[in-house]
Amino acid sequence: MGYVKDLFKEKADVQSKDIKTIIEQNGNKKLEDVTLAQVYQGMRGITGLVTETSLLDSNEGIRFRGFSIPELREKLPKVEGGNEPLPEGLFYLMLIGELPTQTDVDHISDTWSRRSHVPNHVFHVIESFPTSAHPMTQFCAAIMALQTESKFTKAYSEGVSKKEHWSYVYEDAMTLISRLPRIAAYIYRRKYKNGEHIHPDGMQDWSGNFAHMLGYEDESFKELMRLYLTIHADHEGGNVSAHATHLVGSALSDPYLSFAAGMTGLAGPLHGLANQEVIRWIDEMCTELNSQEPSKEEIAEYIKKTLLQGKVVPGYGHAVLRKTDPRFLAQMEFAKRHCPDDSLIKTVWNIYDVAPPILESTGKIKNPWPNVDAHSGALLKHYGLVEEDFYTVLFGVSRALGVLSSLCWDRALGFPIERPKSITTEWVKKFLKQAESVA
Ligand code: AMX
Repeated sequence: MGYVKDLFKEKADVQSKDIKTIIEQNGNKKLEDVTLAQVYQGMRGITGLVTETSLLDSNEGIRFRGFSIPELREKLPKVEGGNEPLPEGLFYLMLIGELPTQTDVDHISDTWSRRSHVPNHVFHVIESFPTSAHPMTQFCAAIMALQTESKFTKAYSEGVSKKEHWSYVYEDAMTLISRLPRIAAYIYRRKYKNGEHIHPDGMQDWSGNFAHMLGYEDESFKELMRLYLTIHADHEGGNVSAHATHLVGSALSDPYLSFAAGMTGLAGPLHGLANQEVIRWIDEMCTELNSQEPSKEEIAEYIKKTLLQGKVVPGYGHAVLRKTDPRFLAQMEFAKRHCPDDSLIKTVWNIYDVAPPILESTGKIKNPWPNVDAHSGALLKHYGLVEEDFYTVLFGVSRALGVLSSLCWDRALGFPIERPKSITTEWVKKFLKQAESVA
């Protein structure tokens, strides 16, 4: 076992004991009441999951093991001469619960590089799709094809003890993360670059090598990738991709199957596909207004028109957040440093100036502020990654870090199969009648 794995086991054993004590001594404590509105409206605000890797505050935004995004950008190890955190470091932090040293991060980079070889049949699966297939469809299918490699599934069929599940899930998680950049880059080059593939460079960090395989050697694009792959990694446990991965994993489906479930959820336009939708929406606006840099007044009118058409303004709103997403602000700060004069980026900032009061004036949108997806596409476009339907795949590669480190925790803590209770509206009507007659 590598030392990171040993350390993880040590931490998980301590946490396991603590949880046992919490349940023994306080298992009957009530957290909150649940209303019928919450039950009907997407379980919003119901605390029903434990996810150790990150916690979302509706006003402050995400904290990974207690660290905010600006703190991560300051404290996580970087490449020599770089400014942005290495996602390897965030993975270590989420897994172990402590900030990594440069040695820890190098160790993870090396491990992922050594495991990154993708078996041929996975490429055959990708090749069997028409190139017109959406990149997320190809990505999900490729993850399923990688599942033949699952050590967990093999061990389970050989009757491994429940106490050892975590060890095989850990191995699968590490291998899967190692291989994702290669399959994502393969899908990209096949669909948009005439199938001219670029071999991995095992001497680079995970993000640097990913950028290289996509076709970028520009150091500032590599820095963007490091930032991008860090900030999209985790957003506590209730969002669709994290929850789906956790839920499917609770049936002891292996990490490949579980992660594929998370990715099919990420592919939805209200979740991870929103980055693609933002760019399409801005493109349509610019075409309609016949301007590459519409004025704030023109943008305001276009937002109102979108709302009147009964459509969402992509990149705005959030189920939990109630302020500007710090992931949006981190990208804004990066853009101010690297590309402040880009007209698309300036349009993103102009939308930020005018959209919130208009969204607020509807009286129903709970969060009128931008989320992570409002900014990411414009930055990618600036560097020439203009194919917006690929953006969610980048999000997915990053999300693997959060949901798979979480899955390691789920198995190490022995969490059971997830099975909440559901009811019918008929049940609700009867319940209300009974409540009325008692009153
Ligand atoms: N534009 C227009 N209407 C919006 C809106 C927006 N950006 N955000 C919310 N609304 C509407 C909802 O559709 C809902 O309308 P309804 O009552 O007619 O059904 C109403 O406002 C109340 O919704 P809410 O409680 O504020 O939001 P929610 O928790 O139901 O949904 C989200 C959250 C993100 C799905 C929603 O804000 C949205 O659709 N935003 C645009 C898509 C987007 O950017 N998604 C990415 C989110 C981040 C991520 O997961 N990557």
